[in-house]
Amino acid sequence: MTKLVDFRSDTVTKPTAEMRKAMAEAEVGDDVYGEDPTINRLEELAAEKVGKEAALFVPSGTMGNQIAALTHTTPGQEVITDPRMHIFMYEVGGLAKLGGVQTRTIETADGCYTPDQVRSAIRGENIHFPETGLVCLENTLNRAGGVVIAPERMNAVADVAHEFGIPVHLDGARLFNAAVALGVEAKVICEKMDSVQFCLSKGLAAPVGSILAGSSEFVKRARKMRKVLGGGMRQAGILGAAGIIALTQMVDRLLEDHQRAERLAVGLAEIAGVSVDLEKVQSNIVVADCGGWGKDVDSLIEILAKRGLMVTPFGPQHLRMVLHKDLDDADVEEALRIMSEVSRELI
Ligand code: TLP
Repeated sequence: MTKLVDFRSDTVTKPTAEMRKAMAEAEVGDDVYGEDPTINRLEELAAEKVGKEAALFVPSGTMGNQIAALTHTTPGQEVITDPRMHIFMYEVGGLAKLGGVQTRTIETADGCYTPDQVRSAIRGENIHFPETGLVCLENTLNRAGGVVIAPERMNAVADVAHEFGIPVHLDGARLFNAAVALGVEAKVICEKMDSVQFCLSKGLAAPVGSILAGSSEFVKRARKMRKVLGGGMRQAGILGAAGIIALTQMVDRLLEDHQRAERLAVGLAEIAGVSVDLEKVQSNIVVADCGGWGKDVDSLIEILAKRGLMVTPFGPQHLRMVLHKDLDDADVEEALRIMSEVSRELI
């Protein structure tokens, strides 16, 4: 049988042996009553890592983002996003469906709005206008190829939003990739964010779960919103135990994923018919434009999967490849070998 090398996403990572052991031995209680000691420990640790007063363990990044939007806004308000952000593009219209808010999308050149773009998108006083209720950021920005946004740029956006009393939410699904790439602590990136969601279950390899952090008052309301959505879990410490290991043991190794992403990107750029914007390879994501192969993306996915290389579609002829802890140097070389073989056949 062909060995599969799975570059589809860092969501495919399996828990480590230490995680499985910690999960088996986790001290648990009913977390809806606030009585799960492992979850309480995880939430305290997570809040400390992002420099916020409090944090909430949630089942997924999607639920974390949706709870944030529901907590910050009221129906009829407007939410500012880049059209490439997960909260706009990949959450099944949740903002409209669950929150009754509309979105105002701002196209950005490199993943972060300029302060002027935000200022002109914020609605002024007019009887016809909706109120602007929230500004969203995403770091790293997945759809832009995992580019890393500098904290100074995020702060400049937050300063404008705050001038108008509007909160800012950060989708930091890959916050720790951004932190490692920038060489700063995650809390530096989150400094002016009113809320932040980050995933334990992507590069950090926990099996399930995300964190939503903010002020104590925000998290108190978010906890109630989590219950509305059915996300209040009982002996959740079984999952939280893996989350603690994710935060304490799995952050520094993300650098390895970034180094492999660079190696992969350089190798892909040398393959006929493939181009890669090397400047945008800043974390664990590589986007390969296979336009030179003359095939649509769905056929490409199929051709590659038959040879054992799993990737995700990311545009008409674009493939996304994500590095993570279950891929090593040999897997990168194997991916390059398969891509070269396919290139020779198609061109
Ligand atoms: N991203 C997944 C897919 O949903 C696209 C992936 O494979 O990259 N924010 C960002 C920036 C994300 O990339 C994701 C997941 C989420 C939120 C949602 O997290 P989950 O999957 O836990 O709901």
